Parts: sequence; C-alpha cells; structure tokens
Amino acid sequence: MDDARPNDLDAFWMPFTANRQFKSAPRLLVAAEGVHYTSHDGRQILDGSSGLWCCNAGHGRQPIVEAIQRQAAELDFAPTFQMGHPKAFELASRVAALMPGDLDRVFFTNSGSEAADTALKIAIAYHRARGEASRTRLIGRERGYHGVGFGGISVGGISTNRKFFGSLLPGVDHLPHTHDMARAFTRGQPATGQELATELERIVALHDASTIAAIMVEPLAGSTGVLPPPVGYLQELRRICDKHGILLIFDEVITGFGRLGKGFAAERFGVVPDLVTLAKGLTNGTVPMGAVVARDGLYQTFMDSAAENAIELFHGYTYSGHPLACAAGLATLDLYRDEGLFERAAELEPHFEEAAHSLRGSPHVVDIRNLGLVAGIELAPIPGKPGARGFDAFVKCYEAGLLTRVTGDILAVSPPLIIETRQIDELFGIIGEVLNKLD
Ligand code: PXG
Ligand code: PLP
Repeated sequence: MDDARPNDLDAFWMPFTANRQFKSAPRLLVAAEGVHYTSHDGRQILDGSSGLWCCNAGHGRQPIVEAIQRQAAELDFAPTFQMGHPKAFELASRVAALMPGDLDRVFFTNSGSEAADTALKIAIAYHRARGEASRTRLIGRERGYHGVGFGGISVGGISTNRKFFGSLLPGVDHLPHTHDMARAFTRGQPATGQELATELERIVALHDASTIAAIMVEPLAGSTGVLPPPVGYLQELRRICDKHGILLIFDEVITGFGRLGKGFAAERFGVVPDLVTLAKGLTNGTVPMGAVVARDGLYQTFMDSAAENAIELFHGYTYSGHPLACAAGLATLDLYRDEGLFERAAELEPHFEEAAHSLRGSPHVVDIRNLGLVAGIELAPIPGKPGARGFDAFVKCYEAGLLTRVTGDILAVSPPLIIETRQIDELFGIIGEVLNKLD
C-alpha cells in the first residue's frame, strides 16, 4: 500500500482535514468512472457523495472530458474584464434558460464560496443603487453553510467556521435552524416548523427593515447534516422578504442541478428567490466554477443607476467565465438534458427514501432525513467524544468500499444521479453492515 503513494504527503496543507491523522493513514483516490472511484490500493469505491456533492452526472463522462480537451487546445484563457469569449455568453444563456422565473442574469465565479460572497456584495450594492444605502445588514441562519469567504462565514451559522477568524462582518444576524429531534425519522419535508420562518419578523422588528439588505439560506441545508425545510417555510420567508423589501438569496450550491429531483430547489419548492448561488454540479465538478444568478429587475437596477460607459458592478475574478469551465459547463448541461438526469433523480427518490429509512433500527441511528437524492443518517455521539462515532463509520464505510461524507456524527449520502437502484441498495447495505459492527 505504502509504495503506491505518489509522493511525500507533507507539503499539502489539506482543507477541512485532520492533517496528522490523515497523513498517518492516507486515503487516496486515483481514478474514477461512472459511480465508482478507484482507491490507491486498487479497490472500487462506490461514490455515495458525488465527490463532494458535485459530480451529479457521475465520473469520467466522455462528452465533458472531450469538451475540456478541445477547449484547452483552442482557447486556453481569455479575459472577461472589458473583453469576452463566446462560450461565457453561451453558458450564461443556457443557465438563465434553465432557471425558474426571471432569474436571467448570470455572474460567474470559481467556487461556491466566491458565489456566496458575490451574492452578498450584489445585494448590498443593489440597495445602494436604488438609493437605500442604509440597507447593509445581512441575515443568515444557524447551521447554514455558505463557504469560507468572510461573507460566507459571517452569514453562515457554523461556530467552528467562525470562532477562529476574528470579528467577521459587522451587522449580521441569524435565524434559528429548522432541525427538531422531535420530528426524527420524518420522510421528506417535515409537516411542521413553518413558524420558524416567522422568526424573520422578529429580526426585522429588532433591526428595522430599512437596515436589512438580504437574507441568505440554503433551501435544504446540506453540509450541516441534511436538513430539509419544513413545508411552507421557504414560502413564508419569501412573503416576509417581499413585505419588507428584503432580498431573498437561495444558496443552491448543493441543491442545484437535479439533486432534489428538479433543476433547482427554487423549482421544487415553487419559490423564486432574488439571487441564487450555484457551483459544484454546474461543471459536474470537473473544472472549478460558480455563479450568481440574479432576477432581471435587479440587474436592470444596476444598469439604470450608472452612466452608459460606467462599470456598473466593481467586482469580478480573473477566472470569471474561464474558457475551460465554460466548455465543461456546456457539456455538463447537455448531459443533464440528454440523459434526463433531473427527472431520473425524481424517479429514484421513492426507492432512495425507502432504502435510507431501512436503516431505522440499526445500532446508534437516532434520525434519518431525506429529500431528492440526499440523505442524512444521524448517529448518537459517543458520550464526551462528539464526532468520533461518525468518523469511525465514515472510515469503515470507505474500507468496505463506499465513500460518504461525515459531519459530526451525521453521515451524508448524495450519490451521482446516474446511480442504479441496485447500487442504492448496495450503498445503504454497506452502511447497515458497518453500523452493525460499530462500537
Ligand atoms: N454554499 C453551500 C450551500 C455549500 O454547500 C459552498 C457554498 C461553498 O462552495 P465551495 O465551492 O467554495 O466549497 C458549499 C460547499 C460537505 C461539504 O460535505 C460541503 C461543501 C463543500 C465541501 C464539503 O459538507 N459545500
Ligand atoms: N492578488 C493579486 C496581487 C492580484 O493581482 C489579483 C488579481 O489580479 C488577485 C489577488 C485576485 O485574484 P483572482 O482574480 O484570481 O481572484
């Protein structure tokens, strides 16, 4: 096993990883095809997490591979500051066409974190452009994840991602999260809990609407353990935002591109937000790319408030709309369409839900949550050692041939949308066997 290591592991300061623990027993992936990875010791690993929630069409997809190869040979890079290249415009149009309502204007970033910070900046600048510069406050939610930029961690609601990094952005407040153990083992959306959205009224009353720019939430919280929204919750947020002139931002970095059985969570829940952040599935995880999609009126406000020859938004990344990412994105959207993968996810959902909930009664399982092709399996923590049991389960799943994600004591499962029903059974079967043998 050791001699298969490509090189020394010391130099790479690994992200969101216990570096010393990992480097003492590394897990390297060396190839991928379809719904499987190949590990460095030559095993086939069922990809139960679509990489990191991003490879929705599975791995090694030829049309995407070829599009990237062609693009690298034809146009490796082109600036998008005061310049352009055709595929950036084409991909923006294709994304706009996929989005519900008048979500028609697409700003490219390189990650979900950049998309989150971009959306927050657009929200504040929008109110200023409208002549309401007092609206600067941002509202997030406990257990929200919006990446790791200063905006994202300020609005996000994960204490470990915040406490090490100083005073963060000023003027941020948070809604309560929507999880309630009294509703453990709910299938799909919880029927109760809509009133948690009404907490926004309390926050508005405290700060006054004239100080609030936007609220940002994940329609379904992914990385903090799969928390589906209560029925009516997102509709209630939309209603309160409209009443007070507050922008509603959906962070669809995970929920976008079919994960919930529709193109976007906005469609599944029938709520059109003002801004949507995207990443991950946009290029099937192949080339880094994120995006912010804005409603047309919001974009028009920027156009109308600036002189004809003025830059309307002082923001952008060297690699906004990178040619390789655009080529990958176009090929990815073709695949989603040609293979009907969003519809496929919707068709698989009942089987997936049944398989996930078959783990009810397995040792240590205290809750199972699911929606679309996502499930969270929450384990009872070992007393005094939060996260230890979850991590143990994650490692043992990997050793048994399954990649999952773990957050605390919650295993998250989000397989590629091309997964077969027998592979769904295999996936939850492996988790069940691991749980049966866990301390
Ligand atoms: N918003 C949401 C809702 C996300 O889930 C980001 C923003 C940030 O995207 P980038 O591309 O900057 O990482 C994310 C990313 C996990 C996990 O397994 C989740 C994410 C990333 C890594 C791991 O919980 N989500
Ligand atoms: N730092 C320096 C010194 C730069 O010149 C730039 C971009 O030109 C950046 C940071 C930002 O890099 P990016 O546009 O890739 O986010």
